Amino acid sequence: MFDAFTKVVSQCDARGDYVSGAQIDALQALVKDGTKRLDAVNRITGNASAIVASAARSLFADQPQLIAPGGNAYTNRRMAACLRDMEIILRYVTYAIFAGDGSVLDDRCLNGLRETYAALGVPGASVAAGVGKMKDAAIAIANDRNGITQGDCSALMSEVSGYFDRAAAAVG
Ligand code: PEB
Repeated sequence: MFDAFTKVVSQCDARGDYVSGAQIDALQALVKDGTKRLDAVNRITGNASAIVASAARSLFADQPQLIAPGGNAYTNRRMAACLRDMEIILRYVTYAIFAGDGSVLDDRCLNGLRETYAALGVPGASVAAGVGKMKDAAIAIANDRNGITQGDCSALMSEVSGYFDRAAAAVG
């Protein structure tokens, strides 16, 4: 599990190199925009239940077969497992945003998840669709320009998007 800094150290060490000027510039930019990153994590974390609930509602509206008898979110037990899974994925995405590196998401959440879903008979494409909906809800909240100092968050938002896309691609 890396963060943006330890990832650079590990890459440099693998080559026996010093940290390069370009790497320092990239990390400098990350530090400079650090408050935006923490604000984004804070907003997504503080609205996690709303993000999961709205994504799930929209997923079940699009794919009602999931909650019909025989569907993979049919019965309270499976519905609870489904909402919990979405919450787990969202939590790991917030860790990746916080760390500025996706390895925590890869190693501790996505690794083997496709195989787990295949073994359980959970449709990975539907999980991926749910993750896509969480992405839209999370970005809308993190990128809301009301009540916050104005600035350019486009790079951070595309990074955030990337972690959700990675999660969706890992199971879809
Ligand atoms: C992954 N999910 C389920 C299980 C596991 C995970 C290990 C089996 C054990 C259990 O039921 O608790 N656990 C989860 C995860 C991590 C982890 C992400 C990462 C660290 O440790 N059903 C649907 C939707 C989807 C869904 C498409 C979007 O219809 C999910 C939600 N996951 C779902 C369901 C089950 C499950 C388990 C329904 C229960 C399957 C079953 O027992 O039939």
